[in-house]
Amino acid sequence: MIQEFKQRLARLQDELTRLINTPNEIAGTGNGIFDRYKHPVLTAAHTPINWRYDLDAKTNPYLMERIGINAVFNAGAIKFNDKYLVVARVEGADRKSFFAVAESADGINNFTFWDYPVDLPQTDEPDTNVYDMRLTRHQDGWIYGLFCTERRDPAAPAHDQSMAVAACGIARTKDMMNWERLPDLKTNSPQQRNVVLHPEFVYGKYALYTRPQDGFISAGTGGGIGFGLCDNIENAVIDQETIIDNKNYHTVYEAKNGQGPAPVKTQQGWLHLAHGVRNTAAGLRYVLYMFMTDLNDLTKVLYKPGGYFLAPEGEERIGDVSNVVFCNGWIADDDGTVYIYYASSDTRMHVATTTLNKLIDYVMNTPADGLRSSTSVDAIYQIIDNNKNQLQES
Ligand code: M1P
Repeated sequence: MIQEFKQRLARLQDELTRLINTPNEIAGTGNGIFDRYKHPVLTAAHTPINWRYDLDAKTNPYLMERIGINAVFNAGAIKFNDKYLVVARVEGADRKSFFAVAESADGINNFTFWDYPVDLPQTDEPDTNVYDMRLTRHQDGWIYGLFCTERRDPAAPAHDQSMAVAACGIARTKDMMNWERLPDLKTNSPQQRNVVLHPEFVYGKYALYTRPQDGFISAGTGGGIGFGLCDNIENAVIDQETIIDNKNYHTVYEAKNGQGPAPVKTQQGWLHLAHGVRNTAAGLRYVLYMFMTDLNDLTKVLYKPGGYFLAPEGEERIGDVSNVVFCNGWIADDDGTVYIYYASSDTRMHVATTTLNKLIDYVMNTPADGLRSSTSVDAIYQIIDNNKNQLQES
């Protein structure tokens, strides 16, 4: 028995080591805007063996998995002490999500979880579920993690065990290990998800991107990306939300949308990555899109390419919630490389790489959505005609 136990443990350890050490490589020619990679960077199988197995042969003679991990997705990201860190949403077989840090030396390969998941302090009203942390290195010197905290709706009748209330939880750290929990954000909206802290003070206040919503799943009268200011992050209250990027009929953000990670500052404006959702006969479809806002007026969208930036492809289309890509973490490195950490179908994490210059070019020079079929055809006519001139000149 002991022999079998040892052999099985050796196999498990070997498989995990091989998985973590599998070198990643760029997949295909790409679209010139970003490169996808062949392998996901994190999956449930990347979680440490000692999180899942009791390794004592006396209490677990069959070396059974005692704690199942279902998925690893929707990670925040930050460069910290020269390492590329993601704070992933790890979901157990019991459907409870928690946060765990994984690090890589180059942002693409060998993502390895730290020894313990994040020990997130609770408020007076304990979280039932937490997920989708956005990390912001703020001007005030703290690293903030804003996330969704979900609790059962106190107004739910006994027969309904799915009604929930989503709110924005706030935690902060200086070392990515010890987290201080602050009170949840208060706004006038019944629910909030996808709330993100802007990295700089605006008029001396904390600035936040919000996503007001009437219900837990349906955004109802809410659903656009909002913007609001608050005086004190230790007791964060936003009195007024201005919608800066609304949902829009017959677009990829028709049903709802949400800010992705904190925006990145460039000379031309703030670069934003967001997700857009539309409904289909097969359910909701989540894609990523981009826009740029004014450096002086954060509520003013300067450029917004039509359509999606990144949509689910191949195996990305399949998972617990199929046809979904979601991004709440990216890293703009000092050399201009941008690492976009996106999840597919609420199941696994991927990376796509590009550069700030490419993203700026994409956002400023991709035609905007004309909102009608004929305007899309006009844009194609224009590119064909321009290309004719190019061909004649060459
Ligand atoms: O299941 C897809 C996504 O759904 C939610 O996003 P949103 O609030 O925009 O609808 C979140 O639960 C997210 O975690 C999830 O990936």
